[in-house]
Amino acid sequence: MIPLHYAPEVEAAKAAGQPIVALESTIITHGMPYPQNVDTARRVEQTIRDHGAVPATIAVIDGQLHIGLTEAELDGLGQAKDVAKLSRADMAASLATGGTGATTVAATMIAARHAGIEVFATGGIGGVHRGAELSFDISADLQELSQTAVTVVAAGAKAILDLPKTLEVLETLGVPVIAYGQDMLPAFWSRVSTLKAPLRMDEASLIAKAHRMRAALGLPGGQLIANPIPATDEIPSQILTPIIEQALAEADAQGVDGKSVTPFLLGRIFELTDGASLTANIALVLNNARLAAQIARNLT
Ligand code: PSU
Ligand code: MN
Repeated sequence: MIPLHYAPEVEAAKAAGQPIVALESTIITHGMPYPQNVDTARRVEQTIRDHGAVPATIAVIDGQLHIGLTEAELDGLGQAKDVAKLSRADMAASLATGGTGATTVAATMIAARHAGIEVFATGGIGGVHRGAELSFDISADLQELSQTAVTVVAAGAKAILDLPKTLEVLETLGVPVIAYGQDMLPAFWSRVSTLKAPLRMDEASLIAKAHRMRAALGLPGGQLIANPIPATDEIPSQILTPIIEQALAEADAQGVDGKSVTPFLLGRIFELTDGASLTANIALVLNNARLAAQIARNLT
């Protein structure tokens, strides 16, 4: 038996058949500094409510798989040091041993599916890291998208990753990558990358319809919706490119590897942009929450 623990708000929404949007917690523990992480998590939750759905932030606390967090739980997680980062490989072990940890995109998708939640909003997904031909560092998020039927709304993948390779792997795995409202694939802090998105949709209702169609075809995986950051919030790539290069070089020089790579790079980019990367990150997560709520309403 899965030790699922629903927050009262989510339990009531499930009973009433209301639309629910899942949210990950690694973005809180490893993606942003305190207190902006907790403040953002609250604003994201409220944005989902404002757009007619109920938020369910997911985390493992004391061996319980929480679907929705109370104010105190969210704050505790946001302030905790050395919280585990749980993905597909380690979520079961954490639950079995009474552990506590934040869920990545992959682990949040698994939890959402068990809770009957079909839509999930985040900032950026993990992907194929630059230099993966040597390091083999490819996020478990990509495989999860091919296996677990949850539609994930993100702002594309970060430029810290190798975007062309990430797209190739997603294509190989049969994951639909759908740009929302434009032809080009967004690149997280920038509205566009240099790559054309494989698919484009301009309406949340069509994204919901495609989600249902995959299930009707018997296809197991989800969809990746790539939602561009609002124009007023984007950071020009000529500012970011040298900073990303520097962060990558430092990670390499310091021998950062495994699960630490993504948090290290995000932290350094935050420092090197004097926090501008975080401001943009917050704006795009809120934007993704709005779209995810619309998709969830269309699925209900
Ligand atoms: N990308 C971001 N912000 C994040 C993450 C990725 O822009 O916070 C987090 C997500 O939780 C994602 C995880 O699932 O990092 C990917 O980690 P890894 O590359 O180790 O799989
Ligand atoms: Mn990795």
